[in-house]
Amino acid sequence: MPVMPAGPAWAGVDNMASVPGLDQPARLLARFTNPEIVVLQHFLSHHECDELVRLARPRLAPSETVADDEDDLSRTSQGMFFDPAENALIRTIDQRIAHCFNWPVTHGEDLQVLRYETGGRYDPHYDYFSASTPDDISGVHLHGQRVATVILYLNEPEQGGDTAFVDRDFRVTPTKGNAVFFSYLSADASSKTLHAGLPVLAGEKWIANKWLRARPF
Ligand SMILES: O=C(O)CCC(=O)C(=O)O
Repeated sequence: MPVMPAGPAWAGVDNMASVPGLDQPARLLARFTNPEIVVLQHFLSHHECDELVRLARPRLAPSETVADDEDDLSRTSQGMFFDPAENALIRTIDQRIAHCFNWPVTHGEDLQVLRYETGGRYDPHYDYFSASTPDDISGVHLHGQRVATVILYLNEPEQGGDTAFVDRDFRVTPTKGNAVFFSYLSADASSKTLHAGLPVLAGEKWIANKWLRARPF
């Protein structure tokens, strides 16, 4: 029986040469530890980014936050979720994420696509569930806690829209095809994964999110 790694973690430069479905190797742009943050270039081809936007656009609805509060204005974007393995592109991206971050496809939530219009933002937050509501508690009980996030950048806003890691004083500028991965094995502030989508100052920002769970989703 295969042994599960302790948690999702970047699989390293050697694995980038054999990323499923990519013509050119993804390239490491930046890496931090504590928390582990990895920024990769060419994680998606431009064609894959365009396809995700094309397929997502007609299915967008106003986003909720992890707190699931309909009146919450801390996140101003529209989003949608692809069904698991809904088409060949989603299957390929899911396999690529599993390959690059050493975590089984079965443990990933459905891929989400988000669009921020000019002025859109997501205030500083953590991605793990605080287990403060009955829904959170039963979700964590069923699927395990979230343990890592992969954000895929599908376009480039004209201005603004960086992803800011507050505890590291580090920002990722959205660049089409790039990915940022970060993990948080403790579901509390010691994970140092407080992050935000800074306001989009001009143009639109499109991203895809993949949250990885401790157990099958
Ligand atoms: O928009 C971003 O750059 C960050 C998005 C994010 O943190 C989220 O959707 O949880």
